[in-house]
Amino acid sequence: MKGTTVYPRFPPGFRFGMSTSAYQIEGAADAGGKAPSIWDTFTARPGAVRHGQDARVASDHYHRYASDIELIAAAGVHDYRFSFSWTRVLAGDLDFYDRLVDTLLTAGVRPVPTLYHWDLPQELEDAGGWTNRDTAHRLADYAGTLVTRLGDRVRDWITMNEMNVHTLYGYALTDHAPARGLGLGALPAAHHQLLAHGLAVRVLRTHGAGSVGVAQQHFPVSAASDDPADVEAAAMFSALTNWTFSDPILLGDYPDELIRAAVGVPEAQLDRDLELIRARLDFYGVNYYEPTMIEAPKAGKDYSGVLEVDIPADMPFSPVPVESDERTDFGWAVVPAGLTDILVTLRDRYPDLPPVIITENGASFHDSPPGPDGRIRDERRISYLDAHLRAVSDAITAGVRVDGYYVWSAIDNFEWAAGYDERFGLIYVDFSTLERTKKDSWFWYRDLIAAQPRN
Ligand code: GBH
Repeated sequence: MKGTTVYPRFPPGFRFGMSTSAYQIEGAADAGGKAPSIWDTFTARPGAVRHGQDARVASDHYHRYASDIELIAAAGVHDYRFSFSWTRVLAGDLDFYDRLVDTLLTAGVRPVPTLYHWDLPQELEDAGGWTNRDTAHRLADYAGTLVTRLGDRVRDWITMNEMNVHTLYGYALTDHAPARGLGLGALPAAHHQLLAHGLAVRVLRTHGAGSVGVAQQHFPVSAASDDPADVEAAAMFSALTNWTFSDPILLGDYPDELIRAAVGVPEAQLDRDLELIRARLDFYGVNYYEPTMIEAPKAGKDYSGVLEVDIPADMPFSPVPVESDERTDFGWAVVPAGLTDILVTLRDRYPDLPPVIITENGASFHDSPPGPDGRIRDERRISYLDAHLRAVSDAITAGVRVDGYYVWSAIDNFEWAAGYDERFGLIYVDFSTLERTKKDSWFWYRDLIAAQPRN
C-alpha cells in the first residue's frame, strides 16, 4: 500500500497468479441439469460441515465470473488457476468454461485449469469412486472432452489436485467427501488417482497440450525428537502422505515395498501403470500451507485436536503441535521456512524435478466486513504472503527452479468441511449479498507484481 514498501523480488519471467476451485466458488449447484458430486452428498449430511453450510450458492462465481475475472486481472496477475466441475461437464455445460477461458484471454490472463479438484460425480462414487480402477479411465475420457473443446486456447493443464489430501481425508478418514474411513485400505484410491493422472497426461499430450503438470500438497515432516522411534514414525508418516504421491510420478515407484503391495494391483499390471504415471511433466505444482511434527505414539497421551483432522489411535505415528509464534485463524502454524525446506527436499529427492510452480499458498483469517472507508485491513494475510514469497525466493537462491507462485485464493469461498468462516481470499465476499470487496492484501499483491523487474 505504501510507496516505501520493500517487496520480495523474483527473476524476470516469474509468473504470479491466483487459484480457486470449481466446487468452492461456482455455486449454481444444479444449473443446466448438473448432477450431484460427492460433495453435494457430503454437505447434505447433518454435522458434516461447520454450521451445516453447503455450496449450493458458494461465491456464485458461475453467475459472476466476468466481474470476478475483472478483479483478478486488475491485480496484474499473469495466470489464473481454476478447476472444472466434472458434473457440469457431464451435463454438457461446456459453454461456461468456454466463456471463462475467453474472458481470461481477453483480460490478458493465462488460464491454468485443473481437471479434478475433489468433486467426483456421485454416480462414479456409487460405482466405487477412486477405489474402482475404472474411475481413472473415466477421468481420462473427461480430460479428452475438455482438451478437445478448449485445447485451441488453453496451453497449460493441471491434472489432479492434492491426491494425498483427497485420499487421506476422504478415503482413509471421514472428514471430507466421500467419507469412506478405510484407513490404510485407502491406498488403492491413491493408486487409481495416480493412474488417472498418468492417463490424463497422455490424453492431454495427444491433443497437443503445451504444458502439463500436477498440483500436490507437500508438507515437511519433522520428528518430535532424535529418539529413533520418533524418527521412524515421522519417516513413515511422510512416506504415506508425501512420497506415496510424488515418487511414482517423479521416480516411477512407490517409496516402500509395503505401500507398493497395499495399493492392491498385480505386479505386471503395476509396472505398466507406473510406466504411465511417471510421464514427463512440464511443471510440478506444489501447494504449501504448514509443516507437521510427528512422534511415535506415547501410551495414554491424547492426540485429538492437534491436527485439523485426527489420525486414528492405532496408527504408528502421532502428531505433535508445531512450535510457532503465529497461527492463522484456522489454527495453522505460520512457518514460512517450511516452504523453503520442502522445495529443497524435493529438489534433493528428485534429480529430474521439473520447474516448480507454487500452485497454492495462503492463509485464512476471519476478516471483518469492510468499514465505512470500504477497506479490509488484512495485514496478517499480507505478512503471511510476504514471508512465504521470501521463502520461495530463498529456495531459488538455494538453486531450486521455481517459475511461479499462485495465492490461494483469489476470492473467499467454501472451505470444505470448515464452511465459510475460513476466508483465504484476496477479495472479500459478503455471503449474504454476494458483494465483493478488494482486501488490502489484493492491493499489496498488485503492487508487488508491478514492482518486479520485468513483467
Ligand atoms: C488445499 O487443501 C486445497 O487444495 C484447497 O481446496 C483448500 O481450500 C486450501 O488448501 C485451504 O485449505 O493439520 O493435518 O490438516 C489443503 C489442506 C491444509 C491439509 C494443511 C493439510 C496441514 C496438516 N491441507 N493441512 S493437518
